[in-house]
Amino acid sequence: MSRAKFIPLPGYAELPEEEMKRRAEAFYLEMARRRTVREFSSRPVSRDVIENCIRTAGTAPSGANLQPWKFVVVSDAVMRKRIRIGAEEEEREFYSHRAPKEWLEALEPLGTDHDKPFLETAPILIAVFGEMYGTGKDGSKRKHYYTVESVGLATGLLIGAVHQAGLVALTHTPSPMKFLNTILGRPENERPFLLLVVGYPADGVQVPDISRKSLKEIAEFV
Ligand code: IYR
Repeated sequence: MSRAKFIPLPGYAELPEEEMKRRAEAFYLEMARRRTVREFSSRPVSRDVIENCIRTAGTAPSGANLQPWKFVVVSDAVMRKRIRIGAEEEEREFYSHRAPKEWLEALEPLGTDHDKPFLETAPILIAVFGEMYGTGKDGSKRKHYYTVESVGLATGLLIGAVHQAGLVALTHTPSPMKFLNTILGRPENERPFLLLVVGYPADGVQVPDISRKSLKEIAEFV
């Protein structure tokens, strides 16, 4: 017998087509304004805002609805300094040895290097982890499905929520990221996915002059 239980779709109300078009365009224009920022103000951000952004992330679809994510919000300055030291150690290796020439060339338009001052300047770092498996109360392992995809979807919503709230963010992926487990004391079933740096932009911040692909380039209608 199926153990599935169903309820009416909560809060659904069909929109008139014109309204739908307006909203789709307005949402696109809002999201198109989002830019990754690499210079942050040290101004603190409201914890309520961060909590709601993470609630939003937690609404993402996930494999078998197992919600295999964990968001560790770091505001403590000592912790942020330790994360900066850990990240810069990896990044120094990356930029000087590990990255092939082709990769470094691809990064040139972004103007990045091993120096990551934003990890200390920005008020909030959200370390996003994927739970590669779940653990029951008795310590038993539970298989998770599509963990990376699920966490990617949740992170996308998180980035959208941060933007919608009027803050800016940077998706930072020091590689490898295992040092985050050590610094943040995370269990071995949690694999770091990325570090989302969140805050207000620094005064007069500039962003790379790069563009997005057009609809034609990213979509096919068949
Ligand atoms: N993790 C490095 C390098 C880097 C890699 C990619 I792919 C980017 O889109 C940006 C940076 C860094 O954060 O500098």
